[in-house]
Amino acid sequence: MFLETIEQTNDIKKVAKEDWDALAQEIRDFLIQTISVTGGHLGSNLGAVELTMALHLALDLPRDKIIWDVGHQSYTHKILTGRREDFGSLRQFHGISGFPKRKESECDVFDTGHSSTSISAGLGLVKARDLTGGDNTVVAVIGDGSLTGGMAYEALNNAAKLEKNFIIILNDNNMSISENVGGMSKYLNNIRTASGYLDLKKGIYNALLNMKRGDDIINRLRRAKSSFKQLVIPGMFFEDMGITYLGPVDGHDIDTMVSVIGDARRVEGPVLIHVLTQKGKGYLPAERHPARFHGTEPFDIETGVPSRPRTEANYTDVFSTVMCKLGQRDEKVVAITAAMPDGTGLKRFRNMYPGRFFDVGIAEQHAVTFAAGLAAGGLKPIVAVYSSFLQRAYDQILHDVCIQNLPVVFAVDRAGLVGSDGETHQGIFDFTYLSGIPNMHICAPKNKWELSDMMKFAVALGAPIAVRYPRGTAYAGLKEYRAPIELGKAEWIYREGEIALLAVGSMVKTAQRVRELLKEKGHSVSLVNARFVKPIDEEAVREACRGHRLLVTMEENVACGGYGEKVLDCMNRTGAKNAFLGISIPDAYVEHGNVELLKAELGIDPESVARRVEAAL
Ligand SMILES: Cc1ncc(C[n+]2csc(CCOP(=O)(O)OP(=O)(O)O)c2C)c(N)n1
Repeated sequence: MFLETIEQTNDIKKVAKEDWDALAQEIRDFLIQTISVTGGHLGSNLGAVELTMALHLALDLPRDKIIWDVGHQSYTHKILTGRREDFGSLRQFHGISGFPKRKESECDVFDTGHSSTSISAGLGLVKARDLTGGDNTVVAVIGDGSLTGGMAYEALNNAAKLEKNFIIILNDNNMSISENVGGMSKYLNNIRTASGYLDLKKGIYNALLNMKRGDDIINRLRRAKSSFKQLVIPGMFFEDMGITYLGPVDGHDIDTMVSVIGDARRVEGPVLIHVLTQKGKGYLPAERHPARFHGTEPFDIETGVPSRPRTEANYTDVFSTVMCKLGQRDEKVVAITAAMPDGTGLKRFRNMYPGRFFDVGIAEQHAVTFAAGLAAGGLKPIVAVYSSFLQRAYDQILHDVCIQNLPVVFAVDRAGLVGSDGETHQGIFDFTYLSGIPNMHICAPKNKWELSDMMKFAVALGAPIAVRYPRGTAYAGLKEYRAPIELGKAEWIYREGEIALLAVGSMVKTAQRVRELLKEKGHSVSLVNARFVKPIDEEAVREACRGHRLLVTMEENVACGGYGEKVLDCMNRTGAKNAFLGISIPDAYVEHGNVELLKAELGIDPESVARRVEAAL
């Protein structure tokens, strides 16, 4: 067993070269075994085993720095930096994170989670190194999917001016979560598939290198504008920008990669190594179904089938169904995703209406402005996006959609606590960042039927609107409460006295339980389904003030800028003297872990809320 000999950083260097492949196999077996129990990002990690080993063999960590784009592929890096024994707790509360975390190891130099940030962060580390007189190597590892994000190009553009060494590794597995899309993907694919032709290029290149004055010819070729240089130098796109291109390299050949990384360290200026890998490598179900094994729940290793198959529909399924209906009803309805056709549930819409479906790559900012353009052109765009990823399109929402009051619908999935992906992925800020924008409307359904109704309402509204719903099983309670959706109108579910619970979206279900607990203690409790966070139903707030001692707002969003503040503001403006309790997420980032556990920890589960309400009385 070679894996057992790896207890700390750089232990890999004690493994003999002839045993590298055996170690890679052990790491793969370990990853499959562990992730089958904990769940996690399997495919990307299986594809990056050799690449990570080569980096650890060629570099000197922690002196040298590796920034992992998205960071979901950093498991082997964690194993090689003394964290193997912690893997039983992967993505669990207080356990190790599924992403790089500076607080976890000095070898994690930059926290990631959202894509396309690694080149910018790496460039910052390079500049910091140069200004402080350091001479370590900085490497940004970015996938071809993440290279569809605009920030990566902003960073490449900026990096091209560098005169000192900076290594960018393009881990190209020809996949994002689903098939990768767009012009760059096509370009990379052409390089990938032209391997015979590339051998010829390499041959010419090497022959020139070995010739007297060959270097000179290569440099002149690089500067030449002729198409002849295309024949000799691969990776022209990067070369033309001023970034030295090395590759393509077989990303499962450790020896070659170690030597190419060594070459790259000697380049003055930015250098990109194009590494070809296979997503899911070494585990047949993951090779065959890369999208499903991108991020997986626990599964049976033998069959690849989830250990706990889903029996109930989740909110994404409900959204998926209503999208197909909306598409059928109205030809102007179009759908946009930023590289998440599976995760957002848009795949069925894509299959039914391929001409009205757009996967724009991991490009949320572009997705939003593109949608604004579609709306300005008379269509009815629906942008389906996860709450945390929409954060980066703030200005596009404000500047391109809302100032012009364009009818773009945002279907904001994974809103609220998401669990094991942790602080970068919790969808707990959308009420805050959306509600300050004039012309924006925000609503959240209490159950699966209301999500359908709200989507239909949203498309008919003719103005910017976000419908936000959580990850996981769609609530199937309160079916009989299905009053038509009216703009800015809340729904009274139970009318009693003493305590009024005003709950938003997912918290209506929690509030139902809170109400039961309080009634067991002899309290009289009303329940209002807020439905809208912008505009809030001020009449409902005033009515609640009239008949109750205590108003309790409940939301799965941070307090700052959330629903509770709006209710409180309304109370203040009307001079209400009722007691008030705001139940929300505290002003902090929420780590990874089981959602129920996190809720209890944050004091927003039914038992904690009931206790807090009694204390407030
Ligand atoms: C801003 C943002 N949008 C969406 C995602 C969700 N996401 C995580 S990984 C991924 C695909 C990344 O593809 P690639 O960089 O090629 O890495 P691979 O998984 O193929 O190794 C996506 C879309 C994200 N992390 N960040």
